[in-house]
Amino acid sequence: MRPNIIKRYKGNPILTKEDVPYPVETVHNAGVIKHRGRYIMLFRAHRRNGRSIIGLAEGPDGFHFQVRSEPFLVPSTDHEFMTYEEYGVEDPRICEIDGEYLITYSAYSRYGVRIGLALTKDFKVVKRLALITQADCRNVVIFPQKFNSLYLRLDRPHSGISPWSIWLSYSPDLIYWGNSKLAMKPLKYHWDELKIGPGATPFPTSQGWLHIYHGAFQTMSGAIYRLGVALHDPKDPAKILGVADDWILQPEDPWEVTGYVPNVVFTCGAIPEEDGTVKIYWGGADRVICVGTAQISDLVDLCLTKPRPPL
Ligand code: BMA
Repeated sequence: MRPNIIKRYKGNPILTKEDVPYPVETVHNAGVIKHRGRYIMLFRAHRRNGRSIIGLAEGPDGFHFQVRSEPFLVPSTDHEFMTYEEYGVEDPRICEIDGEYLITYSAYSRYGVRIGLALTKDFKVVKRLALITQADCRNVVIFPQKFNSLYLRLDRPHSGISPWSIWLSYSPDLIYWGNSKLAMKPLKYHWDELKIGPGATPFPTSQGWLHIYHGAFQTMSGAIYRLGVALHDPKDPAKILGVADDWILQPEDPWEVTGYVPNVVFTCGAIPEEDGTVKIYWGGADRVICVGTAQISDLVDLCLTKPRPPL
């Protein structure tokens, strides 16, 4: 039997609601980054009213985390943002660029779901910069580098007339985004046929930008969320060099199969390490946080040797 390309950490799940010093019913979907030699994790958590906040946990090695006593980001009370965050803030992604950390998160309200952008230098003080999409859009990840002096992000707009796909947009200043292009769409009768969306912040490899995304497949008992991988051109990420035909992770452990929402593995963060591995973080069944490691070269090979068409 071929081994899984992602090796699950034996101590999974690495974070549960029991680890949180304030009342929450879930911890999941976490953006993770290294900051001053420590691993910082921003995770989504449901409060008992069913709405989400973002908590912070940190630790020394990427496997053991301690949750800070107070949440990191809760729905804003600032006039500019509060209207669009009244139902909660979800699924944070972190991008380090120019020594600062950009955080993109989903902002929910009666008007739909938009993406908020916040900035921190130290994970103590956080400042919201802007809401950077209209409704309805989720799962925005920003590349940690500019291309031709422009910031670049992967978007996932919702559509009534085409399957939910991954787009790209550019910005000179992080606030105004445009020149959007379709990058990748779900493939018919494939594990990701229902919808796909950006997952972890892309990271550079010797052969291009690696992006771990999520895809869903509809079954008679609900959707199954799995993870896949795509390789983008190093200089022009609008070009996709290969999307792996096979998924790289599917719900298998009991806490991935059963939970708040069954059969979900969903990523918001991955950390490439100097030894050629990457730590990938995922929410299990929208209730707990798990981690696994993969060889970066295996992921790149999968994109190049066994691809499916991006479009
Ligand atoms: C998506 C988002 C994610 C969640 C996933 C599975 O639409 O809500 O936060 O993990 O569904 O429930």
